[in-house]
Amino acid sequence: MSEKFVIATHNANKLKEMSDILSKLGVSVLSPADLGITVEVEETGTTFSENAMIKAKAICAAAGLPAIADDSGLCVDALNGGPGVYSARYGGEGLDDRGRYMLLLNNMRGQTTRAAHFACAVCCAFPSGDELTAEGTCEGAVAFAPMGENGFGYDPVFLVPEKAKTFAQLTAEEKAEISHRGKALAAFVEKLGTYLGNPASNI
Ligand code: ITT
Repeated sequence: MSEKFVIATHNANKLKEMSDILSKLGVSVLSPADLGITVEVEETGTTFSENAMIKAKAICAAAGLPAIADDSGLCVDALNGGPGVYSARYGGEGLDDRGRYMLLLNNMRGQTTRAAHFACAVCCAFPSGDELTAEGTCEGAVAFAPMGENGFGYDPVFLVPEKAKTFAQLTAEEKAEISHRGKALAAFVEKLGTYLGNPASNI
């Protein structure tokens, strides 16, 4: 695909995962920094796809190029689906990734129901006003203690049963094969191929 897409994220770890997965699928990407774009977007939506679309539209407008955004988070059954869309803001502004996953472990102390899933919505906004959306999830469980050094965010405390490892114990390639983001981006690229073949009838 010769058309360039901007990745609408300020999260460097997400940017790397998205760029690696999309380039392998044949999509050429730029970062907001490559274009000198520093727009801050307020995530006022209540769903992953609403927030992803808000981010994609804002960066598309600033760049004048199609923009791909990801909104994602960890949804824990015992916390009624939380932190969910608030995953990046869990515990307030003072916390870093480690602070957030330690807070999660603390809030899960004594809890035997550990089921959780990661969810990801990928949205692309085009300068024409067209939009494409795709979603992916990955089922797992909240670990009892952090394990592994790879990845970012809640990866050290997200156990994938079929691997008997946390996301942070997987390589980037192993994670991308099964992750919420890997699945959402694969579904997105399939829709994108159809859309670019025949824009009017496929959204
Ligand atoms: P942008 O909005 O700029 O893209 P963000 O980090 O604020 O960056 P989100 O609002 O989508 O992005 O929040 C997603 C949060 O969910 C992220 O900060 C992590 O805490 C968590 N998260 C999402 N995907 C993850 C993954 O693959 N591994 C670990 N944690 C993840």
